[in-house]
Amino acid sequence: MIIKTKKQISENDITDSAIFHKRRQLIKSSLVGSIAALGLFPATSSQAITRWSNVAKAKVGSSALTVTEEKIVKNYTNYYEFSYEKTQSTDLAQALTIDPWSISIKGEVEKPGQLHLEDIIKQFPMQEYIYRFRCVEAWSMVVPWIGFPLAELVKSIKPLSSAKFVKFTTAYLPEVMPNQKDTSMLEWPYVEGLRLDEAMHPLTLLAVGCYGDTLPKQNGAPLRLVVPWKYGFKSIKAIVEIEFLSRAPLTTWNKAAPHDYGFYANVNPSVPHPRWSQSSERVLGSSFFSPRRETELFNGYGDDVASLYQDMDLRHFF
Ligand SMILES: Nc1nc2c(c(=O)[nH]1)N[C@H]1C(S)=C(S)[C@@H](COP(=O)(O)O)O[C@H]1N2
Ligand SMILES: [Mo]
Repeated sequence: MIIKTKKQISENDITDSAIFHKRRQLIKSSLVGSIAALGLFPATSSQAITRWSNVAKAKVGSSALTVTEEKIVKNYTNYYEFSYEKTQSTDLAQALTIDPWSISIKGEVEKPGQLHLEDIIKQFPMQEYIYRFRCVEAWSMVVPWIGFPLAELVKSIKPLSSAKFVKFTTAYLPEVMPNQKDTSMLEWPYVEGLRLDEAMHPLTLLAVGCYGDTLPKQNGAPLRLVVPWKYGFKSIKAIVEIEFLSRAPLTTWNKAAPHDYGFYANVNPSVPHPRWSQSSERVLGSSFFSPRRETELFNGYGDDVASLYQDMDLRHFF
Protein backbone atom coordinates (compact mmCIF):
# COMPACT_ATOMS: atom_id res chain seq x y z
CA MET A 1 0.00 0.00 0.00
CA ILE A 2 1.26 3.42 -0.87
CA ILE A 3 0.23 6.13 1.49
CA LYS A 4 0.47 9.55 -0.03
CA THR A 5 -0.29 12.97 1.18
CA LYS A 6 -0.93 16.21 -0.55
CA LYS A 7 -0.11 18.15 2.53
CA GLN A 8 2.80 20.53 2.18
CA ILE A 9 4.89 21.52 5.12
CA SER A 10 5.16 25.14 5.99
CA GLU A 11 8.15 26.83 7.49
CA ASN A 12 6.37 26.89 10.81
CA ASP A 13 5.99 23.15 10.79
CA ILE A 14 9.68 22.68 10.25
CA THR A 15 10.58 25.01 13.06
CA ASP A 16 8.22 23.17 15.32
CA SER A 17 9.60 19.74 14.56
CA ALA A 18 12.19 20.29 17.27
CA ILE A 19 9.37 20.34 19.78
CA PHE A 20 8.31 16.90 18.72
CA HIS A 21 11.65 15.40 19.56
CA LYS A 22 11.51 16.90 23.01
CA ARG A 23 8.01 15.61 23.45
CA ARG A 24 9.10 12.07 22.83
CA GLN A 25 11.06 11.97 26.05
CA LEU A 26 8.71 13.61 28.47
CA ILE A 27 5.31 14.46 27.28
CA LYS A 28 2.35 15.94 28.98
CA SER A 29 -1.21 14.80 28.56
CA SER A 30 -3.83 14.78 27.11
CA LEU A 31 -6.95 16.75 26.25
CA VAL A 32 -7.32 15.96 22.64
CA GLY A 33 -8.74 19.39 22.01
CA SER A 34 -5.55 20.91 23.28
CA ILE A 35 -3.32 18.94 20.98
CA ALA A 36 -3.47 21.47 18.23
CA ALA A 37 -2.64 21.10 14.57
CA LEU A 38 -0.08 18.38 14.62
CA GLY A 39 0.84 17.86 11.00
CA LEU A 40 1.92 14.40 9.96
CA PHE A 41 3.08 13.58 6.51
CA PRO A 42 4.99 10.78 4.86
CA ALA A 43 8.65 11.63 4.52
CA THR A 44 8.75 10.31 0.97
CA SER A 45 5.54 9.54 -0.80
CA SER A 46 7.28 7.14 -3.15
CA GLN A 47 8.07 4.69 -0.40
CA ALA A 48 5.80 1.70 -0.16
CA ILE A 49 6.05 1.78 3.58
CA THR A 50 5.43 5.19 4.91
CA ARG A 51 7.20 6.86 7.73
CA TRP A 52 5.49 9.85 9.14
CA SER A 53 7.51 12.84 10.09
CA ASN A 54 6.00 14.64 12.95
CA VAL A 55 5.54 18.29 13.60
CA ALA A 56 4.03 19.25 16.85
CA LYS A 57 2.37 22.47 17.75
CA ALA A 58 1.05 21.10 20.94
CA LYS A 59 -0.34 22.93 23.85
CA VAL A 60 -0.22 20.32 26.53
CA GLY A 61 -2.25 19.46 29.56
CA SER A 62 -1.58 18.84 33.19
CA SER A 63 -0.04 15.54 34.18
CA ALA A 64 3.27 14.38 32.77
CA LEU A 65 3.34 11.17 30.76
CA THR A 66 6.50 9.27 30.02
CA VAL A 67 6.25 7.50 26.69
CA THR A 68 6.93 3.77 26.97
CA GLU A 69 9.97 2.51 25.14
CA GLU A 70 9.05 1.65 21.58
CA LYS A 71 10.60 -1.81 21.64
CA ILE A 72 8.49 -2.83 24.61
CA VAL A 73 5.23 -1.75 23.00
CA LYS A 74 6.16 -3.52 19.77
CA ASN A 75 7.19 -6.80 21.38
CA TYR A 76 4.74 -7.28 24.22
CA THR A 77 1.43 -7.69 22.44
CA ASN A 78 -1.96 -9.21 23.01
CA TYR A 79 -3.18 -10.62 19.71
CA TYR A 80 -5.05 -13.81 20.45
CA GLU A 81 -5.80 -14.63 16.83
CA PHE A 82 -2.10 -15.42 16.57
CA SER A 83 -1.10 -16.62 20.00
CA TYR A 84 -1.99 -16.43 23.68
CA GLU A 85 1.63 -15.62 24.38
CA LYS A 86 2.85 -12.06 23.99
CA THR A 87 6.12 -12.40 22.09
CA GLN A 88 4.82 -15.23 19.96
CA SER A 89 1.87 -13.13 18.77
CA THR A 90 4.38 -10.47 17.76
CA ASP A 91 6.28 -12.93 15.57
CA LEU A 92 3.28 -14.71 14.08
CA ALA A 93 1.46 -11.49 13.20
CA GLN A 94 4.14 -10.77 10.59
CA ALA A 95 2.33 -13.25 8.31
CA LEU A 96 -0.64 -10.92 7.97
CA THR A 97 -1.05 -9.21 4.59
CA ILE A 98 -2.26 -5.67 5.12
CA ASP A 99 -2.18 -4.44 1.53
CA PRO A 100 -4.70 -4.05 0.03
CA TRP A 101 -7.11 -3.40 2.90
CA SER A 102 -10.65 -2.20 2.95
CA ILE A 103 -13.29 -1.70 5.57
CA SER A 104 -16.94 -2.33 5.00
CA ILE A 105 -19.42 0.11 6.49
CA LYS A 106 -22.77 -1.44 7.26
CA GLY A 107 -26.02 -1.02 9.11
CA GLU A 108 -27.87 2.10 10.13
CA VAL A 109 -26.02 4.64 7.98
CA GLU A 110 -26.80 6.84 5.00
CA LYS A 111 -23.58 5.81 3.27
CA PRO A 112 -22.83 2.11 3.60
CA GLY A 113 -20.11 0.61 1.40
CA GLN A 114 -16.42 -0.19 1.16
CA LEU A 115 -13.71 2.22 2.27
CA HIS A 116 -10.17 1.69 1.08
CA LEU A 117 -7.40 2.32 3.53
CA GLU A 118 -5.51 4.61 1.12
CA ASP A 119 -8.57 6.81 0.86
CA ILE A 120 -9.07 6.92 4.60
CA ILE A 121 -5.48 8.00 5.08
CA LYS A 122 -5.87 10.73 2.46
CA GLN A 123 -9.23 11.91 3.71
CA PHE A 124 -8.58 12.40 7.41
CA PRO A 125 -5.90 14.56 8.97
CA MET A 126 -3.46 12.40 10.87
CA GLN A 127 -2.13 13.57 14.19
CA GLU A 128 -0.12 12.14 17.01
CA TYR A 129 -1.97 11.39 20.24
CA ILE A 130 -0.06 10.35 23.31
CA TYR A 131 -2.33 8.26 25.49
CA ARG A 132 -2.16 6.02 28.49
CA PHE A 133 -3.15 2.46 27.69
CA ARG A 134 -4.33 0.13 30.46
CA CYS A 135 -4.84 -3.60 29.89
CA VAL A 136 -7.39 -5.45 31.99
CA GLU A 137 -4.46 -7.69 33.04
CA ALA A 138 -3.26 -4.74 35.19
CA TRP A 139 -0.30 -3.53 33.18
CA SER A 140 -0.08 -0.18 31.46
CA MET A 141 1.95 1.82 28.97
CA VAL A 142 1.95 5.20 27.25
CA VAL A 143 1.85 5.12 23.45
CA PRO A 144 2.23 7.89 20.87
CA TRP A 145 -0.42 6.82 18.38
CA ILE A 146 -0.87 8.30 14.92
CA GLY A 147 -4.43 8.48 13.74
CA PHE A 148 -7.59 10.53 13.72
CA PRO A 149 -10.77 10.74 15.76
CA LEU A 150 -13.22 7.99 14.84
CA ALA A 151 -15.88 10.72 15.03
CA GLU A 152 -14.55 12.19 11.77
CA LEU A 153 -15.17 8.96 9.92
CA VAL A 154 -18.54 8.43 11.58
CA LYS A 155 -19.70 11.92 10.56
CA SER A 156 -18.64 11.31 6.98
CA ILE A 157 -20.79 8.20 6.63
CA LYS A 158 -23.79 9.78 8.35
CA PRO A 159 -25.37 7.44 10.88
CA LEU A 160 -29.17 7.35 10.86
CA SER A 161 -31.01 8.47 13.99
CA SER A 162 -31.69 4.77 14.69
CA ALA A 163 -27.93 4.12 15.14
CA LYS A 164 -27.10 3.88 18.84
CA PHE A 165 -24.10 1.53 18.88
CA VAL A 166 -21.09 0.79 16.71
CA LYS A 167 -19.74 -2.71 16.19
CA PHE A 168 -16.16 -3.34 15.01
CA THR A 169 -14.92 -6.60 13.55
CA THR A 170 -11.36 -7.88 13.05
CA ALA A 171 -10.28 -9.77 9.95
CA TYR A 172 -11.20 -13.47 9.81
CA LEU A 173 -8.27 -15.30 8.19
CA PRO A 174 -7.89 -18.71 9.85
CA GLU A 175 -5.12 -19.69 7.44
CA VAL A 176 -3.02 -16.79 8.70
CA MET A 177 -4.38 -16.38 12.21
CA PRO A 178 -3.90 -19.89 13.62
CA ASN A 179 -5.96 -19.51 16.78
CA GLN A 180 -9.04 -18.73 14.73
CA LYS A 181 -9.22 -22.49 14.16
CA ASP A 182 -9.61 -22.94 17.91
CA THR A 183 -12.98 -21.81 19.21
CA SER A 184 -12.64 -23.39 22.65
CA MET A 185 -11.66 -20.13 24.30
CA LEU A 186 -12.95 -17.30 22.12
CA GLU A 187 -15.30 -16.99 19.17
CA TRP A 188 -13.91 -15.50 15.97
CA PRO A 189 -13.75 -13.04 14.40
CA TYR A 190 -12.95 -10.73 17.32
CA VAL A 191 -15.75 -8.21 17.81
CA GLU A 192 -15.91 -5.07 19.88
CA GLY A 193 -18.46 -2.32 20.35
CA LEU A 194 -19.06 1.17 21.64
CA ARG A 195 -22.11 3.25 22.32
CA LEU A 196 -22.43 5.86 19.57
CA ASP A 197 -21.62 8.72 21.95
CA GLU A 198 -18.45 6.90 23.05
CA ALA A 199 -17.51 6.38 19.41
CA MET A 200 -18.06 10.11 18.78
CA HIS A 201 -15.95 11.21 21.72
CA PRO A 202 -12.88 13.16 20.54
CA LEU A 203 -10.50 10.94 22.53
CA THR A 204 -11.59 7.83 20.57
CA LEU A 205 -9.19 7.18 17.70
CA LEU A 206 -8.69 5.09 14.66
CA ALA A 207 -4.93 4.55 14.66
CA VAL A 208 -2.80 3.82 11.60
CA GLY A 209 0.58 4.35 13.21
CA CYS A 210 2.63 4.76 16.35
CA TYR A 211 6.08 6.08 17.24
CA GLY A 212 6.17 8.18 14.08
CA ASP A 213 5.75 5.19 11.80
CA THR A 214 3.05 2.97 10.34
CA LEU A 215 1.41 0.60 12.77
CA PRO A 216 3.31 -2.68 13.21
CA LYS A 217 1.29 -5.74 12.30
CA GLN A 218 1.40 -7.02 15.86
CA ASN A 219 -0.08 -3.77 17.13
CA GLY A 220 -3.12 -4.00 14.88
CA ALA A 221 -2.10 -2.82 11.41
CA PRO A 222 -3.32 -1.43 9.24
CA LEU A 223 -6.10 0.15 11.29
CA ARG A 224 -7.16 -0.27 14.91
CA LEU A 225 -9.35 1.37 17.48
CA VAL A 226 -7.87 3.19 20.50
CA VAL A 227 -10.17 4.05 23.41
CA PRO A 228 -7.85 5.30 26.15
CA TRP A 229 -10.29 5.33 29.08
CA LYS A 230 -11.29 1.69 28.59
CA TYR A 231 -9.42 -1.56 29.15
CA GLY A 232 -7.19 -2.48 26.24
CA PHE A 233 -9.38 -5.28 24.92
CA LYS A 234 -11.86 -2.68 23.62
CA SER A 235 -9.12 -1.33 21.32
CA ILE A 236 -9.72 -3.86 18.55
CA LYS A 237 -7.04 -4.52 15.95
CA ALA A 238 -7.05 -5.04 12.16
CA ILE A 239 -10.58 -3.75 11.62
CA VAL A 240 -12.39 -4.91 8.46
CA GLU A 241 -15.96 -3.93 9.30
CA ILE A 242 -17.75 -1.13 11.12
CA GLU A 243 -21.48 -1.61 11.60
CA PHE A 244 -24.01 0.81 13.07
CA LEU A 245 -26.71 -0.78 15.17
CA SER A 246 -29.76 0.18 17.16
CA ARG A 247 -28.84 -2.30 19.90
CA ALA A 248 -25.61 -3.18 21.67
CA PRO A 249 -23.58 -5.84 19.83
CA LEU A 250 -22.34 -8.96 21.59
CA THR A 251 -18.62 -8.47 22.01
CA THR A 252 -15.93 -11.15 22.12
CA TRP A 253 -14.75 -10.97 25.73
CA ASN A 254 -18.11 -10.07 27.18
CA LYS A 255 -19.62 -13.09 25.44
CA ALA A 256 -16.80 -15.43 26.47
CA ALA A 257 -16.79 -14.42 30.15
CA PRO A 258 -19.60 -12.01 31.01
CA HIS A 259 -18.76 -11.89 34.72
CA ASP A 260 -15.15 -11.00 34.05
CA TYR A 261 -15.44 -8.54 31.15
CA GLY A 262 -18.26 -6.06 30.81
CA PHE A 263 -19.44 -4.31 27.67
CA TYR A 264 -18.32 -0.92 28.98
CA ALA A 265 -14.91 -2.00 30.33
CA ASN A 266 -14.15 1.49 31.64
CA VAL A 267 -10.93 1.48 33.63
CA ASN A 268 -12.05 1.53 37.26
CA PRO A 269 -9.77 0.89 40.25
CA SER A 270 -12.73 0.14 42.51
CA VAL A 271 -14.27 -2.63 40.41
CA PRO A 272 -11.95 -5.64 40.67
CA HIS A 273 -11.73 -8.41 38.11
CA PRO A 274 -13.15 -11.51 39.84
CA ARG A 275 -9.62 -12.94 40.08
CA TRP A 276 -7.45 -9.85 40.65
CA SER A 277 -7.56 -6.26 41.87
CA GLN A 278 -7.67 -3.36 39.43
CA SER A 279 -6.52 -0.80 41.99
CA SER A 280 -2.96 -0.60 40.69
CA GLU A 281 -0.98 -1.46 37.59
CA ARG A 282 2.49 -2.50 36.52
CA VAL A 283 3.97 0.17 34.27
CA LEU A 284 5.74 -1.55 31.37
CA GLY A 285 9.39 -0.62 31.26
CA SER A 286 9.58 0.53 34.87
CA SER A 287 12.23 -1.08 36.98
CA PHE A 288 11.60 -4.08 39.17
CA PHE A 289 11.87 -1.83 42.20
CA SER A 290 9.53 0.94 41.02
CA PRO A 291 6.21 1.09 42.78
CA ARG A 292 3.09 0.10 40.88
CA ARG A 293 1.00 2.95 39.57
CA GLU A 294 -2.30 3.66 41.27
CA THR A 295 -4.97 3.03 38.66
CA GLU A 296 -7.18 6.03 37.97
CA LEU A 297 -10.89 6.01 37.22
CA PHE A 298 -11.36 6.19 33.44
CA ASN A 299 -7.58 5.75 33.22
CA GLY A 300 -7.10 9.41 34.14
CA TYR A 301 -9.46 10.73 31.43
CA GLY A 302 -12.37 11.33 33.80
CA ASP A 303 -12.51 15.09 33.19
CA ASP A 304 -13.17 14.32 29.55
CA VAL A 305 -15.43 11.29 29.71
CA ALA A 306 -17.14 11.00 33.10
CA SER A 307 -20.17 12.91 31.77
CA LEU A 308 -20.86 10.01 29.39
CA TYR A 309 -21.70 7.84 32.38
CA GLN A 310 -23.36 10.38 34.66
CA ASP A 311 -26.39 8.45 35.75
CA MET A 312 -24.93 4.97 35.50
CA ASP A 313 -23.94 2.62 38.29
CA LEU A 314 -20.40 1.78 37.20
CA ARG A 315 -20.40 -1.38 39.31
CA HIS A 316 -23.35 -2.72 37.42
CA PHE A 317 -22.26 -1.41 34.00
CA PHE A 318 -18.63 -2.42 34.39
N1 LIG B 1 -8.35 -8.39 17.14
C1 LIG B 1 -7.81 -8.26 18.36
N2 LIG B 1 -7.76 -7.05 18.92
C2 LIG B 1 -7.21 -6.91 20.16
C3 LIG B 1 -6.74 -8.05 20.89
C4 LIG B 1 -6.81 -9.31 20.24
O1 LIG B 1 -6.39 -10.34 20.80
N3 LIG B 1 -7.34 -9.37 18.99
N4 LIG B 1 -6.23 -7.89 22.16
C5 LIG B 1 -6.72 -6.72 22.89
C6 LIG B 1 -6.02 -6.54 24.16
S1 LIG B 1 -6.42 -7.59 25.43
C7 LIG B 1 -5.14 -5.53 24.37
S2 LIG B 1 -4.45 -5.23 25.87
C8 LIG B 1 -4.70 -4.69 23.23
C9 LIG B 1 -3.20 -4.80 23.10
O2 LIG B 1 -2.70 -3.93 22.14
P1 LIG B 1 -1.15 -4.01 21.83
O3 LIG B 1 -0.80 -5.43 21.60
O4 LIG B 1 -0.95 -3.14 20.63
O5 LIG B 1 -0.46 -3.47 23.04
O6 LIG B 1 -5.28 -5.07 21.98
C10 LIG B 1 -6.63 -5.45 22.05
N5 LIG B 1 -7.14 -5.67 20.72
MO1 LIG C 1 -5.73 -6.49 27.35
